[in-house]
Parts: sequence; C-alpha cells; structure tokens
Amino acid sequence: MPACLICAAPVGDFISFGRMPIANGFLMPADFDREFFFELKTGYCERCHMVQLTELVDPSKMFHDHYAYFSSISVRMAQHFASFAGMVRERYVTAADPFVVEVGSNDGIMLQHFATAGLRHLGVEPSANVAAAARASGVRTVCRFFDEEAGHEIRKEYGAADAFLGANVICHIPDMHTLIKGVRALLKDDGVFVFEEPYLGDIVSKASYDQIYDEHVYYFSLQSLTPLLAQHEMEVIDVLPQTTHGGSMRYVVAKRGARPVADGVAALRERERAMGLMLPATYQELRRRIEKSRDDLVSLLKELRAAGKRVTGYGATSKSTTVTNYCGIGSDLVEFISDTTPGKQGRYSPGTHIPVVPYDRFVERYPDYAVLFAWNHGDEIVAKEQAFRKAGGQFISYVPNVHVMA
Ligand code: DWN
Ligand code: SAH
Repeated sequence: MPACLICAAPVGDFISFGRMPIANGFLMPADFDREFFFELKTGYCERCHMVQLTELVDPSKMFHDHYAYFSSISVRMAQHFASFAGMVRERYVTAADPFVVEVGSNDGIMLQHFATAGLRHLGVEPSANVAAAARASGVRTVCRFFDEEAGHEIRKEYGAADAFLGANVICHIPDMHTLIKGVRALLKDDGVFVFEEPYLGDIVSKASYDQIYDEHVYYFSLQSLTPLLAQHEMEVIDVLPQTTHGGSMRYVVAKRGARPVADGVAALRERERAMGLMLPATYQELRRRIEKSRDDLVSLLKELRAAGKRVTGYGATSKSTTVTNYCGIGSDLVEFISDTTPGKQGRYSPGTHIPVVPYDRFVERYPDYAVLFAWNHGDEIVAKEQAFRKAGGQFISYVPNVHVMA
C-alpha cells in the first residue's frame, strides 16, 4: 500500500478511475500515440484523515510554458477574486507598506488588485505562459514552483510577508511539509496564510468526482488540515465557505497563538464530524455513488444518441477529462466540446480525443443537449445561454446526480 503523503501511514484506495491522461493535456492528432497515462486513484488516510491521490504525476508534466487554464476566462471568477483581494486588504493587510505573496497566481486575476492599489506584491507561478500574461497586466511575477527554498529566498530579497495567498493551488502541491515550512519562513509573526480550495465536504455531498484529477493531489477538510498545520506550529483561525468551483473552503491560517480563533472553526469541526468525513464507510459509499453517476450518464447519452439527438459538451474543463475517460465518452456520444479558451480550440480532449472547438460552433447550430462540463460556472453560463434554451436546447448536468436541467 502506498504511504500517506502527510503522515506516512499506509493508505488504501477507495476508488480507481483507471487509466487517465493529463487533465489539461489538450492535444493534436500527431501526439495521440505518445500521450501520457497514469492510474488515477484516490485514498483516505485513516490516521490523519487526508484524502489524496495515491499515484502522482510529475508537476513538470502539468505546469509548463503551455498550461491550458487561464483564470480570467470567467467573468464571475474575476469578480470573486476582486472580492477575495478586498477582504484580505480590509482584514489582514493593515500595516504600513505591506507585502503580499500569491502562489499559483496564474494570469494575475487576484494580484492585479494589489498591483493597481500600488501595494508591494509578488506572484509565484511556474507556468510560464500564464505568468507572462500576469506580467503583461502589471503583476510582478516570478516563474517557479513555490517550496521551502523559495520562501527563504523571497524573504531575503523582499522582506517578510503580511499575507501569503493561494486559490486552487495549495491542493496541487505534493510536499505539504516543505510548502508550510516555506510559508512560515516567509510570513511575519502576525502574518496570515489565506487559501481556498475545493472542499471535501462538497465533493462528498455532491459526489462531484470530477474534482479528482492529476493536478488535485489533496481534497482538504478542516479535520485533515488541523494536525498537519499543528506539526508546523500553525493553526486555522477562520473558515469561510465559498460557492466557487462547486463548493470551496477559504481557510485563514496564522502562526499558533498569534491571532484569535473565530467561532466558525469549532462549528465546522462539528459539521465535519456529523457528515462522517472521518469515517472510511463514507468513502465506500462515495465510490458507489460515483459508479452510479457514471452508469446513469452513459445510459442517458446512449439513449439520446439512439433517439437521433445531437449532444455536445460545454466547457473543456480539467474536470471533464476525468468524466470522459472514466465513463468512456468519446465523440460518438459527445460530438464536440465548445470552449472560449483560444489555446484549447482546434485541439482534442485528453484521452478520449473529442474535438475542442470555438464557442461560435455551439452558437452557429445549437445541439439538442449540451453536457455542462463547466457546471461550477452554471449560473454564469445558464444566464448567458437564454437563446440556446429558447431554441429548445437543454443542459445536462451530472452534479449532484445525472439530470437534464429544468
Ligand atoms: O483548480 C483548478 C481550477 C481553478 O481551474 C485547476 N487545477 C485547473 C482548472 O480547472 P477547470 O479546467 O476544471 O476549471 P474551470 O474554471 O471549471 O474551467 C472552465 C472552462 O470552461 C474553461 O476552459 C473556460 C470554459 N468556459 C467557457 O467555455 N465558457 C467557461 C465559461 C465560464 C464560459 O462561459
Ligand atoms: N489561482 C488561480 C489558478 C489556479 S490553477 C485560480 O484560482 O484560478 C493552479 C495554478 O497553480 C496553475 O497556474 C499552476 O501553474 C500553479 N502551480 C502549480 N504548482 C505550483 C507551485 N508548487 N507553486 C506555485 N504555483 C503552482
């Protein structure tokens, strides 16, 4: 059995999704026969409660100079990060001449708000193409992976940080111990580490298994983060649930004893206990719900196909790579996936090789059904696709179960 990445106890898998390609590895036909695959499988550590991948992909295969995901592609996410930055400035960045660091800063979607306010800031972003986009919009960015060494080096060059931020990135970093050591080394004594990630409680309650893919090494809960942070003399001082990415949790962390702990922390601990997040049986049940979701989706798509309906995909998300490969959905069931990201268009989906086409193709000739692979942006998408619905088109979602959206 593989060893837990956090506490080294043996961890068994509760599910395997089988052979899986790189989630964001949209590719050209010339590369089909040298596509990389690994086994996507997930385990729950009964000792430290961390849900995690039990086979890892080398980060350099995922984060490089042609990373496919540009954060600013969603208008709602841009608004969300404006508000995240505002909250950090208001509550935690109150000292004179503050310094803010963000890891996984991508195209600068959040840090630009610190940059335009004239505050000292630094993005740490290993994917060179998105880092270049951030620099082009005035966000100071270094192109590297953050680790312990980076924490020491940044402190030496820029001084200690008031706030260390991350969104949808901390769960991407396999060595959490060196990460936290780096954060500790870089933060002022009363500095804060604020990060938000897809929340395990939402994944379990919605059976949103598509959050599981190579980049997401961990599926955090308060219960699993608490002992990990304690080993490094840090603690969670506040928890703020978010609706983004299908349900996320924002954790505010400080050095132990440096700041008061909000009441919400104990309340969330209780809720997690009540939800059974610390019970192995919860994950066995989750596996059964995931298998049912797969079977229901495949049956529905086959039925529609047999009835002569046209079905396309909406949003070539990383998450869709797990769904299409696990369910065995190819272009026989989903004609194409439309996406607004220029770098994904004209390529093919990882593993199942469904054509990824510009958004215009969807509008030119509406399908009968569109599988909402970007279900986490459902509000934004449904609001702007009134014409599709008026033309008789319907969205299919598989969260929290497979259904045609009303
Ligand atoms: O954690 C991660 C999150 C933040 O972003 C990364 N590991 C990778 C990535 O995950 P994802 O690809 O599942 O993220 P999204 O935000 O669900 O991707 C949405 C996709 O849908 C993008 O390719 C853009 C596209 N899209 C579209 O075509 N029309 C999105 C919207 C809102 C639209 O209206
Ligand atoms: N924060 C953005 C981007 C999330 S995608 C948002 O929420 O939209 C994850 C990002 O983390 C990618 O841009 C990737 O290049 C970056 N990343 C991955 N490993 C990292 C590491 N060790 N240090 C810093 N950034 C990392």
